[in-house]
Amino acid sequence: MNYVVLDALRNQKQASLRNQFAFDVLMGFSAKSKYLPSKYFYDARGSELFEQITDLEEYYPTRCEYEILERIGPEISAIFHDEAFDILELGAGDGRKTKLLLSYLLKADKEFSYMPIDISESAVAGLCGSLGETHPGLQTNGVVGDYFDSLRYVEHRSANRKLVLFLGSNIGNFDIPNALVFLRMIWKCLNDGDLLLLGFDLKKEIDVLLRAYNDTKGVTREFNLNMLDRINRELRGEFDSDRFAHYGLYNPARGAMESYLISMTNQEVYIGELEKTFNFDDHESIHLEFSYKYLLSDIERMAGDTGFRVLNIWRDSLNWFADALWQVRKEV
Ligand code: AVI
Repeated sequence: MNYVVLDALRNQKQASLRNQFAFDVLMGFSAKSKYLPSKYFYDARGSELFEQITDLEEYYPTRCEYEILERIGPEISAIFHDEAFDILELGAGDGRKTKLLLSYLLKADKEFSYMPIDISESAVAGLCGSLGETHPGLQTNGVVGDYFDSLRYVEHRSANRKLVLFLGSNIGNFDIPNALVFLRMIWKCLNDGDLLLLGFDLKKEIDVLLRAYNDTKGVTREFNLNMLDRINRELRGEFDSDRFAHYGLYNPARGAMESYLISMTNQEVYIGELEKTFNFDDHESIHLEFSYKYLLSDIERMAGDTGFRVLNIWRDSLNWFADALWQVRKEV
C-alpha cells in the first residue's frame, strides 16, 4: 500500500461524518433561501458523474487544461534544474491531466515524488494503484486526509521544495472570501519559494458557459439530482427527484455560474435521520453550487492578497482556461 491514512481522519468515525451531513442538510433546508453545500456532490456516484461531465463535448474546462498541461512540462522542469522536489496534488480525482505532467518530468529524468492528497481513501487508493501500472518508475506516496493536515504532515517528512497542484478550477467552487482564506491557509503550510499551480476557468462568452453547465445529455442534471438521492440513501430521505428540475445560470454581477434545483410542485419531504418534514413550495429553489469565472487581473490580485508572486499564467488556445504558477513569498 503506497499511501497513508492520517490518524485525525481515521479516528473520525463514519457516524460523525454522517452527523455532519445531517447537520448541514438541516441548516441548508432551514434557511430562508434553501441551499446544500457543494462538497456533498462527491459521493461515489457523484464522483462517477463528475468524471462523465469532464468527458462531455460541452464541458470545455478539462479539455482546455489538458492542452495547457501537455505544453508546460519543459517550463516546470526548468524551474527545478537539478533540485529534488515533491509534487503534492490536492483533490487529484482520477489524475488523468496530472499524468501528462508526471510523464514529462519522468522522461526528463527529474528527481521528484508525487503525493496525491484526498479526503477519500478510495480516490487515493485508485490513483496510486493506476499510477503503479502506468508510471512504474514514479515514487508515489498518497495521503488520505484533510488538505491542510496533509500539507503539514508532508512538510515534516521532506525538506524538498514543494509544487502544490490545485487544478480543474476547483478554486472556483469557493466564493471569493472563502477562496482567499483557503489560499492563505495553503500559503501558511508552505515555505518561502514553494510553488502552487492553480487552474482557473476564465470569463468568456456566456453561451459557452451556459452550455457547459446545461449539457444536452443531462449528465449535469443527474449530477445535481444525485444530491437528493444521496440524502435518500444516507439520511433516509424521501425525495422524488423527478419532482425537481435542474437550473444552471450565469450571474454576471458575481461572475459565476450558479446551479439550483427547482421544486416543480408544492411538496413535503420527510428525512428520517432528521425526523423532520420539509416543505418545498412550487418553484422554490435549492442553491447547490457556484463556479466562479476569472479575469487575468483577478488571478493577479488574488495572488498578491494571499502572499504569492505570479511566476507565469498559461492559457489554452481558445483563452478559455488558465493555469497560474504562483510562488510563496515569506519574509525570511
Ligand atoms: C469541480 N468543479 C470545478 C466543477 C465546476 O465546473 O465547477 C464541478 C461541476 N459542476 C457542474 N459541472 C461541473
